[in-house]
Amino acid sequence: MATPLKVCVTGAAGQIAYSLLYQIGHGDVFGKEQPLILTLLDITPMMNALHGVVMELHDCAMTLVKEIVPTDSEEEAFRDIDVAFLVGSMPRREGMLRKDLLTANAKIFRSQGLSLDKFAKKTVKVVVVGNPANTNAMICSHFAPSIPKENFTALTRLDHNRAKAQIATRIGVRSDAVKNVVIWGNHSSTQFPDVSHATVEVEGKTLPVYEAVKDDAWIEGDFITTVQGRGAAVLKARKLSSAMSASKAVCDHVRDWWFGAPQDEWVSMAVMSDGSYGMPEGVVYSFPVRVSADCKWAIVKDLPISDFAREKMEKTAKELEEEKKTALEFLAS
Ligand code: NAX
Repeated sequence: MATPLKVCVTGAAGQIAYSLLYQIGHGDVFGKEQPLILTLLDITPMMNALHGVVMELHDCAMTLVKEIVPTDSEEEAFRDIDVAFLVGSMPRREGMLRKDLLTANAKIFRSQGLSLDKFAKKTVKVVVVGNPANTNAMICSHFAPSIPKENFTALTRLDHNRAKAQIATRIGVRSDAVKNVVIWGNHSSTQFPDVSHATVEVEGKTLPVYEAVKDDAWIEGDFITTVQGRGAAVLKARKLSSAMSASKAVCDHVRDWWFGAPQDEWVSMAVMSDGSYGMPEGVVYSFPVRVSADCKWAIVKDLPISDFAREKMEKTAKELEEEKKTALEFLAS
């Protein structure tokens, strides 16, 4: 059997991790032949709850899981890891301003960046889920200079999957018939879900989504606001934020990064911007990316961008620049 992969999940006592850990342990991300060592990080007050999660993981009797290490120490959690799922973060409490949330998380992700830099393998792949995910990923990478910037990503795959599902439902096809939607920008309400390059297979024919939907006003109105506001809608209905769909999206993101995504399709990933499409460099911005089988992603270049799209892409970029400024100024103060 292969050498075990060392995988860390933070926020391991939380609700996303509760679904995610089973899927990782079951082989849904790294394959059914890949043994795993799981290190589970949470904060000290959550250690009892975390031990309950560990008991359940043992009770799942998963053959791929060779060892489980629950801990409140970043050093123990990150030592020699191959992959980090950074799910844990400070949640927004009632009355908390967005700025307070940003700065509280900036401290957490500075600390985790420094620890990854010191203890993880230099090849470690990092996906940040904890919000504000894009800016947390930027901070984490900033404080882990010995790890390549392309190894840090943030999750916008849930938004991508939501966009596919909305289009599929509208047309009455399976969601895998919809290809090449894009989420541009921030995982926040300013994100831009864009289907101007997307196609859909209907009764054996591949059509542009605009042509299949035949309702531009819906695509440029309710579709966008529904995807942007989906997290809030789930929270309102469930009184809890998205967890099942979030953990499925995390698995999709990392599995495609690990094994490569189908070459006729791109996926949305928030990655360190290189200035593509005129978006600012140095923020973690969601782009369409292709992923090859050697774990390398590349931003899809040269898609034609309408004035309608550009305005929305710039709005979400501006929010990311403001978040970056607030977080870095706070950390420097
Ligand atoms: P929970 O509040 O259920 O769990 C979070 C866990 O993180 C808790 O157990 C907490 O103790 C732990 N934690 C806090 N600080 C930590 C630290 N410094 N080190 C390690 N663990 C720490 O939240 P859950 O529903 O699991 O969501 C986790 C995060 O994902 C939240 O920030 C949430 O906003 C974010 N989401 C991001 C999504 C995305 O697409 N990027 C979608 C889903 C989700 O909303």
